Amino acid sequence: MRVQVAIIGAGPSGLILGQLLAKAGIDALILEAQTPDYVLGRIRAGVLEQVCVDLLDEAGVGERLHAEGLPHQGIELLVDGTRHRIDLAGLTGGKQVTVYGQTELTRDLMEARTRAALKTVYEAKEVMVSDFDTDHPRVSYLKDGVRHEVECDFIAGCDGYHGVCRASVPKDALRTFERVYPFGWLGLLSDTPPVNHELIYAKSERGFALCSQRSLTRSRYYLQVPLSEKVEDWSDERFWGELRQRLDGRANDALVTGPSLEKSIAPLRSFVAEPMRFGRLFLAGDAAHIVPPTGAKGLNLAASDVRTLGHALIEFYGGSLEGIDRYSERCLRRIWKAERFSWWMTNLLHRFPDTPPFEQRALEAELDYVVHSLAGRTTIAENYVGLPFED
Ligand code: RFL
Ligand code: PHB
Repeated sequence: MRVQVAIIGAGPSGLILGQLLAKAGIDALILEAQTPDYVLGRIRAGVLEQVCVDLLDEAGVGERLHAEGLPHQGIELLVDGTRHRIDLAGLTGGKQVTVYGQTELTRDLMEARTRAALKTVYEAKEVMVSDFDTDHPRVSYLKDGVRHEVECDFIAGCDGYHGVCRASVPKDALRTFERVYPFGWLGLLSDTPPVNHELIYAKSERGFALCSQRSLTRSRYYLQVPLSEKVEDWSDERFWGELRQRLDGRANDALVTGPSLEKSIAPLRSFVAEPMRFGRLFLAGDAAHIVPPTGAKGLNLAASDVRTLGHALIEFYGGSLEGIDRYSERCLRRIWKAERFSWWMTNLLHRFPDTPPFEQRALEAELDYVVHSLAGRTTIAENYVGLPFED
């Protein structure tokens, strides 16, 4: 089989890229290791930047997002019992974010792909990528026990942090940067109305908590927990009890609890692999970088990578190499700013087990400064709604 672009991974980055390329008449195949239900079952991101919403419009999948997504003009920081609102819109000249679950977005993208009869192979096992240092890269995969070969012009590595694409790059061609945090987020999804109309990021003596949402009737909550915790040890009652202790009286009065639909623990990590292009293999999204979820940037970065990659490939087929040559540098400039913001928010809002007393006080002072200063609040707002593209 021959296609112009072989996309590995049907997460948000692979699916959005597939949609952008299809709109431009570029022939792409998506290979995904899992089943569609498995992909849809992963409960992940919930907050979309405006540039991400604009991109989904460009990809032709914005309809349900506009009908059902919840525009948010602010977030609340709850610091040791006191609330500080970050007026996202007021501080950024009217920009906002949209609350819309990654699951819903993925579903919209999958349906658009099916409607347009675009090629996707689910349960493609043992994917191998090769010859990407030539003009004729190749991909092969096993499906129902039969190995298939694909010739292509480009490979897009949209296969997440544990994927095969980054792992196939020679070690000496890659530089990686990493920070692993000594805690994770225990998440709970429930069919209960959100505790607040805006997200609450809470820092307390007992650790960080986040009150998020998926709709007016579905909530998503997170608790910072040590990495040694096991999800089986967290009954719903224990989760709600711990959450209450990290929130204020107002939130406790408004909190509606109920049975969990899903509960899981995600470790927190910052990671960047440079560069993001090796000949005709391009890495995008979590395959190239990970952020801790505190800044709500992971899915948004995946979207901005594939925006840059989609446009670069369209330019290539229009006769210009500029886009693909500058892909890595353009993406990394934006990625490092989001990495910095996510790392900084994580440091400010979580309790670290071994912070020396001086640093502890300095961090408390920094947070106190940031929430009381217009410049500080503007910094959070500008980064949270998403920085503009600079190219
Ligand atoms: P994905 O979503 O991991 O998709 C990669 C796909 O590749 C497949 N795959 C393979 N396919 C074929 N062959 C192989 N060898 C393969 N290996 C892997 C996988 O099965 C999968 O389907 O990466 P992508 O597309 O780059 O998307 C990235 C986002 O999913 C991720 O950044 C966000 O979910 C991060 N994130 C958040 N991002 C935000 O922007 N806002 C948020 O509010 C937010 N909250 C979160 C988050 C991530 C979380 N977790 C669990 C990590 C909250 C959490 C708890
Ligand atoms: C979520 O709703 O899953 C979510 C929202 C904001 C974050 C992280 C996760 O910063």
